[in-house]
Amino acid sequence: MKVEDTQITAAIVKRFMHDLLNSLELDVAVVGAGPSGITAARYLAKSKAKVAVFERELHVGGGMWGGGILFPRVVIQDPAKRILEEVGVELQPTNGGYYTADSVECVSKCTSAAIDAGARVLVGLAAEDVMIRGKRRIAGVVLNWGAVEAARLHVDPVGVAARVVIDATGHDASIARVVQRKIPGARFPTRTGGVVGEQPMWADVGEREIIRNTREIYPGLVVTGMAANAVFGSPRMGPVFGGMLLSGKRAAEVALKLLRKK
Ligand code: 48H
Repeated sequence: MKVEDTQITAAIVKRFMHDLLNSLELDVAVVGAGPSGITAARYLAKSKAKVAVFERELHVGGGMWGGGILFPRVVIQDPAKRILEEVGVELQPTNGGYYTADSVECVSKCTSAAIDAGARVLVGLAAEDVMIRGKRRIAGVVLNWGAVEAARLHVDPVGVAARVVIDATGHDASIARVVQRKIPGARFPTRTGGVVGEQPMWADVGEREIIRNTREIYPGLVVTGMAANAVFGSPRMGPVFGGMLLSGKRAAEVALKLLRKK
């Protein structure tokens, strides 16, 4: 069958425009497609929330691909085991109640399961700002192409409405930092009232505190993953990923509760 080049162009443009137009009014916008964001999106989609993940890079997975020091294996602890088992990741027991997993398998299967559950994952799109409405409630995210951001082009972004925004941007906690910087008088429930900043490595404490840190920090804004520990000033934990998965699941629960309240 003969296909004209322009037909291919039209197919790409139509399909992507359709998907983007269908993502303009969301229940939840997740910023960042690392392990916490992808896990949050899967549980939200499973609960029938309309959810999209916006990722600035062209690939999903954030810091999970590389495992520890580029050995692509991750360690997870028992409570997080089920989250990976649900998506069919093979786990091998190791010392102290820990398990190892192939990080490539983790990223692929977690992402695939999130998409199968109904989450839309849009790559190459960076959130550079938030939208606010009413009495300073977060009402969505402001997006631009990751390539525009990387090239530092002066191009105005566009807005996507969401009833809840989840900051899953990892170590940078970039959405929380935008809110702190741009909304006068914004105060977070942290010891300083703002982003405290991540502390040096202490895996046990970092993994324990991340669940408590996964919460709404400003009306309509939930933090998860490393962003949650950065906001609340908890330690990093190296290549232990159970906390990221559990935090993603917790973020979905927090967001669903907020959706029910509104
Ligand atoms: C769109 C954005 C933006 C933006 C960033 O870093 P991640 O993997 O985040 P988590 O929290 O799910 O997982 C953290 C884990 O990977 C890790 O780094 C650990 C456990 N470290 C411990 C240690 O001791 O170092 O993913 C965040 C994603 C990335 O893909 C970014 O590209 C993306 O968010 N992102 N996407 N708009 N403004 N900012």
